[in-house]
Amino acid sequence: MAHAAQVGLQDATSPIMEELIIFHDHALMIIFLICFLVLYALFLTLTTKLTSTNISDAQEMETVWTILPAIILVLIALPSLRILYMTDEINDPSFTIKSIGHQWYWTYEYTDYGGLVFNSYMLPPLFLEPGDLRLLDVDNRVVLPVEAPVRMMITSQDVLHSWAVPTLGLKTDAIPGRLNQTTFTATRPGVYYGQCSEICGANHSFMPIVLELIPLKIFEMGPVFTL
Ligand SMILES: [Cu+2]
Repeated sequence: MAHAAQVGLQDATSPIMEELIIFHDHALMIIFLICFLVLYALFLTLTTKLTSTNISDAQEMETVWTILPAIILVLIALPSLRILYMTDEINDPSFTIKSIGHQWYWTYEYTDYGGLVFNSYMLPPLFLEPGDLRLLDVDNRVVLPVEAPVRMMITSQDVLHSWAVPTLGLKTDAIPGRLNQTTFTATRPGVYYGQCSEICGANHSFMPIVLELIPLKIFEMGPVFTL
């Protein structure tokens, strides 16, 4: 999870998030270059006498400053599209979990495990125990294995919600009447937090998502769900 006053993104827990962090740094690098160029031009404009009457046009310069931004845009667009198509790829998933957004909690269906269905509510502040995270911990966590491709089916039963877990690079809208699909392969075990990311009503801030990712061996041992 993110910590107080964090700068930058959370550590990646999936290959897609690693790609997104690398792309973020790439885009930031280009932004820095442009900012310094503009600041330099600004500085020159303010400190130079702009009284040259000899220059009436500058065809070459105009050609360069038209084509250069176009090349920079392509350098951003191509890696961005690459990751966009990678996130859309469904690689023969081992598990399918359905997540249904409600006002204001999530329901999870383990369709591969005899139709196990449970609700996941935020722990109310009065029920918190030492070590619990306020507004982030839930009563029933989603337990899933690491290093296995998982498919999430995401939908909603009332209004728009969005199922998001930043450390996995996931954010999929939960839309009533529509079944959205996303996939991830977690690379390390742990407890990961997310929140509804679509303004969905009064308690929008109080429907967090908690994933408990455990090794596949332990997952296969049986009912380890925190019901
Ligand atoms: Cu919501």
